[in-house]
Amino acid sequence: MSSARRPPLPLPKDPPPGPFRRDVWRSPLRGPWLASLLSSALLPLIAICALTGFLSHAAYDPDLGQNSVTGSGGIGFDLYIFDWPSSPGWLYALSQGLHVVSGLAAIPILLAKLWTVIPKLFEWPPVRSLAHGVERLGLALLVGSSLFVIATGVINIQYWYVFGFSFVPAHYYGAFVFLAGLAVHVAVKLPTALQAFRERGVWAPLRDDLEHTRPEPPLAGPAGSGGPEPSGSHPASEEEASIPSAPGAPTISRRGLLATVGAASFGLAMMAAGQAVGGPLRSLGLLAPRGRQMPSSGPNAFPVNKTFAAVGIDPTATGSGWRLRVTGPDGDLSFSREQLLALPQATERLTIGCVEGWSTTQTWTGVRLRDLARLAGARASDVVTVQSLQRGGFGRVTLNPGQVMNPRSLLALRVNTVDLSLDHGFPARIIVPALPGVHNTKWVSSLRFAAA
Ligand SMILES: Nc1nc2c(c(=O)[nH]1)N[C@H]1C(S)=C(S)[C@@H](COP(=O)(O)O)O[C@H]1N2
Ligand SMILES: [Mo]
Repeated sequence: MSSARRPPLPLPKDPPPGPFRRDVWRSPLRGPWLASLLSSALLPLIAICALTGFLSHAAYDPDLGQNSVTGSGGIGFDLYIFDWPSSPGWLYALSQGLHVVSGLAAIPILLAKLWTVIPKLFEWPPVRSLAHGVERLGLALLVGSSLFVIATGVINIQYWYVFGFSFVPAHYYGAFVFLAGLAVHVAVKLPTALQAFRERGVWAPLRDDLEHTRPEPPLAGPAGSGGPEPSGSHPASEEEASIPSAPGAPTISRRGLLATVGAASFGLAMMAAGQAVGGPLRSLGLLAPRGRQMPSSGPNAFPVNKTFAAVGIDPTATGSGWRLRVTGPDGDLSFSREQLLALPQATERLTIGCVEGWSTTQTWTGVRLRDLARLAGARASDVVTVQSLQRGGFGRVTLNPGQVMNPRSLLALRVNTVDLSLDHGFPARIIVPALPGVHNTKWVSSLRFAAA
C-alpha cells in the first residue's frame, strides 16, 4: 500500500520536526481503549444535552423576534410539530437545567478525549488520498463544531456577549453540524471501541497503578495491525496513531487521569446544578455571573437578567401615565395599573427558567391572561403578541393558545406580596408556567390577541 501513502502534494516524505513526528507524543496513556472509555462517558451526556437543546428550541416557538430560528429570522419553516406545553410548570427549568449541567459536565471529558487523540491531528502527510481528505475534513468539522457549541454555550451562560452574531441560531446550527459529524464518527468507530473493550476489558486497565502503567498494545483484530509497529513515521493502522511510538515513563496512572477528569466534570456539574435549581443551592454556582445586581434581601431579591437601567427605557413611561393596551376581536381596551389591580387577582408560585441555565421560583400575583383574553373577545385558538416598553431586544414575544388559556398564566403586577421592582418588570410582566425565561416579558405595554 506504499503508493497510497505517497502525498498528493509535493511534500517531503518524512514529517518536518515538531508535532508531525510521532515520537513527539510520548504519553503511554494514549490509545484506543482510553479514547473509547472517554467517548462512552461523553455519549450519554451529549445525548441529554442534544435532546434538551432541541426541546428548548421547541419551547421557543412560536416566535421570539431576533431569537427565532423557525420564524422570520431563521430558516423559515417549523421543525417542531407540537405546541410547547404550559404544564408542569417546572418543565422548561428542568430541561434547561439538564442541558447546561450535561453540557458543562462534558467539557473536561471532551478535552481529555481530544488530548488522547491529538497525535492524529498531526498525521503526515496531512492528506493521503481523496478519501482520507474527506475523512479528515469530517473530523475537523466534528471537533470544530463541538468546541464551537461548547464555547458559545459557556460564553452565553457567562453573560459575555462578545460575538457579533446572534447566539441562538449560531448555537443551534452548530449543533446540527456537530451531531451529523458525531453520528458518522460513532458509526465508523463503534467496532474499534467494542474491540478495544473486548481485548482489554472495559475496566481492567484501571487496575494498573502508576508503576504498572504501560502503553496500550496494538489491537489484534481487524481494526488493528496485529503485529509490531512497522518502522517509519506511520502507525500500523489508523486506530493506533494515538499509541506512542516512543513512549515516555508514565506520570499518572489511567485511573488517576480518569479520577481527575471525573472530579472536574462532577464539580462543573454541581456548579451548574446550583444555578439551575436555585434557592439555597445557588451558592454552589461559584462561576455564576447572576446575583451581582440583585437586592441582597427582601421580596425582590432574586436574580435579574436585564436590569431596567440596562435596557434604557424612559423612566417616565412606567409612571402614573402608563396604560396597558389590550387588542382583540372586540376592539381596543386600555387599563391603568389601578384598573388592573381592581380585576380579579390570582396568585401562583411559578418558575422562571432561563436558557442561560439558572432558575428562580417566586410567588406572583396579577391578572390571568385568560381573563384579559376574554375581555378582548379572543377565541381559544388565538395567540397573543406581547409588546414591552422596551423596543428591540427581548421586547416582543408571541405566546401559543395553550399558554394564554392556562389558568396559571399571569400578567403579574406583584411578586411575593409587594409591587414588582422596576428591574423585575414594573408595572406589569408576563409569567407563564414552563415558558422559557426569556419569554416572560417585562415592562409590558400591550397585548394583542389574534389568530395564529
Ligand atoms: N422586556 C424584557 N423582558 C425580559 C427580558 C428582557 O431583556 N427584556 N429578559 C428576559 C429573560 S432572558 C429572563 S431569564 C427573565 C428574567 O426575569 P427577571 O430578570 O425578573 O429575573 O426576564 C425576561 N424578560
Ligand atoms: Mo433568560
